This record gives sequence, structure tokens and C-alpha cells, in this order.
Amino acid sequence: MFKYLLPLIFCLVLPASALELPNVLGSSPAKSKEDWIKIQRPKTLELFTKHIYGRAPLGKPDNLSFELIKEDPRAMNGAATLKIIKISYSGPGGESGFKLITFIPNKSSKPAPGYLLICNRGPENIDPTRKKKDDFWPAETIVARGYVAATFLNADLSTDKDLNFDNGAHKSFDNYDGRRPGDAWATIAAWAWGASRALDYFETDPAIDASNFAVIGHSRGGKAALWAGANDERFTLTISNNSGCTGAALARRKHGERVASINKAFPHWFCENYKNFNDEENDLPIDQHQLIALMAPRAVYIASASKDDWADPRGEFLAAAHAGPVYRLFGLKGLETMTMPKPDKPIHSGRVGYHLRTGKHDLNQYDWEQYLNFGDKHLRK
Ligand code: GTR
Repeated sequence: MFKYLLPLIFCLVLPASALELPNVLGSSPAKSKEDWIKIQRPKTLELFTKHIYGRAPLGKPDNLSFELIKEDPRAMNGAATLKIIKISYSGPGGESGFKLITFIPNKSSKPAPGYLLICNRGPENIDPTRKKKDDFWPAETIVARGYVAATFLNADLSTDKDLNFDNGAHKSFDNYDGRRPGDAWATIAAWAWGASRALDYFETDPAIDASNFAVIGHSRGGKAALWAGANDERFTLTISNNSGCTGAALARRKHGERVASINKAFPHWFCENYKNFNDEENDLPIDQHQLIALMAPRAVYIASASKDDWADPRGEFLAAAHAGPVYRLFGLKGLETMTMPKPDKPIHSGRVGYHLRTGKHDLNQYDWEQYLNFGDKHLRK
């Protein structure tokens, strides 16, 4: 009798852990950090490039230039120096550029570490005059904590519409011989590329500590922040706020937004190859816990919201938890638990941080406070 009952008991107990994920250490699992750095990390990054986010045609353009278009040393009632920088570049398709808004704290020791937000909302959310203030980018709070508050509009790099990639970075670099079908970069990768060009600017500003900088994004901006942090190892901390499907959430959970839905609603976000996995998540050679692991040994933070089922909070948590073995190769702690915390109980003890905020899909003061607390541990060396 017991012989027959046992499989039934297993079926009832196991479903939650029945999720079969690709090995986070790679296809021939890395046994040492050297192995990871030299072999499995590049292989993992290449799989994400080829099948999901697409290949950027170049890194830092030789002609990248920075022009200070506004400076106010007494911004925020004297608390910060505002610098607005026009970042320009050109390629075979012509010149493009974007504006970087930067508040540098006047009081803190220089150079100051900071947070770069990839803003996926309108310009009113990142008002440099500070007439309009928004919890989405609480620049005053960031500055008061001693950090540079920097941001740019994602749409300046690539409009968030299916427009045949005729603008921004795509216009400059894609148009000369058409876009390669398959793995050509798309919109999310262009936003991530812009974050790296902002970091190129920070490296030239003596008031800014570019070697201690976080990249952060919300939702679609969070997907871009993760891709920026995975590609650009100069980012010390990568923060994903409610990034969901093809951000932090595991595709194999098939919960909330799925690959087919995201590719249908936003056909311009990822490369064409990604569409091969519509309704076929199990065929993906990677899953999103491996994207998070690409940050190791640097710090990474994943946050979810309790009423954001579309982004699959549990899938985001599990991805963060399953990145752990790569951190352990470096002798570091990841998240170190497989038990999802209760709402508003952040986990900040290792290099992988996590919280589940009570409430809806959003980026607000509570989230930022957690990111600043985590930054105090990882951005001040
Ligand atoms: C949703 C989309 C999500 C998420 C969100 C956002 O419509 O399905 O993947 O990115 O938009 O960016 O707010």
C-alpha cells in the first residue's frame, strides 16, 4: 500500500520545488571563480545576447562627446550642484544624443558615489527644476544621503514604440546595412547601452565616483537595468524594481506575464530570436536567475510588490535566490534563503538583496530607502 502512496505524497508535496532550472553555474558547471569568469560567464552572457536581448553593434563610440549645457552650484537650496550634460554620438545613420540630469551633493566628501535611474516615465517625473517632485525619483532624499542622483529618459535612446528602430541609437548605428534578423539589439538593449554611456560621462567628472555607482530601473526600466549591469561590469550595484517578465522573474514559472504575451504587446523590446520561445519557455537555454548571477561578485538587488502578480513576485524572489551558487564561488553570500520573506521585511545580509513591498506595481520612497540602505553597504568602500 505504502508503495503506491509514496508517489502520490511526492506529487502533493513537490510541485513548488518541481521547477527545473538550467544550472546557474553554466552548462559545464563552473567549479571555481576563475572557471566562471573565463568560461561560463561569457558563455551565459552570450546566450542572453543571442536569444533574448540582442547584440549591441558597439560599446563606447570613439566620437562620444559630453557638453555641459546647464550648471547650478546652488540647486536644491544649496544642497546640490545640478549639471545637465548632453551626451552625443554619431554613426553611419547620423548623430543622436540624450540629456543626463545629475545632482551632485555639495556636503558629502568628493568624489561621491551615486544612483543612475533609467527613467521609463515622462520628463515630469525627473524635473531638474524640482518644481515638480515625484517619489519615482526622490532626488532630494538621494542627495541628503550623500549620493549623486542621476537620470535620463529611456525614450531618448530608443522610442518605446514599434517604429522600425528609426530613432536614437538605432538610427545612428543600425541603418547603414539594415538590421540583422535574429539577434540585432532592440529597445531594451539600447536603454541599457545608454546607461553605460552615462557611466562614461561619470568617469570624466572629478566630483563623481564612477567606480561606486548603481544602475536602477523600474519595470521595463528594470529589465534594462539588469541588462546594463550584466554587460557593464563597471556598475557596482544593479537594482531591479518590479522588472517582472524577462527582467528578474523566472520564465519557467509561466506565471503572470509570459514570453508570448510580452513579445506580442512589445515586439520592439527584445531581439527577433526571442519570439522562438513564445509558449516554449522550457526550451530557453537559460533562465533569469542566470541573468542575476551575471552580476557576481558585484551587488544586485531585486524588489517586488505584493499586488504585482503580473510581474510574478515569487518568480523574482526565486531567481534572486537561485543566483546564490555563483556568489559562493567567490566566497560571498547571495540571498542565502529559499523562503520568501514577508512583505516589508528586506533581506540585506549578502551581495544579493531582496524585498517584497506591500502595494502595487510602482517605484516609491519605501523602495528607494531600501536601495539607499543597501547602497550604504556596497557603494561606500
Ligand atoms: C507592462 C509590461 C511589463 C512591464 C510594465 C511596465 O505592461 O507587461 O512587462 O514592463 O508594462 O514597464 O510598467
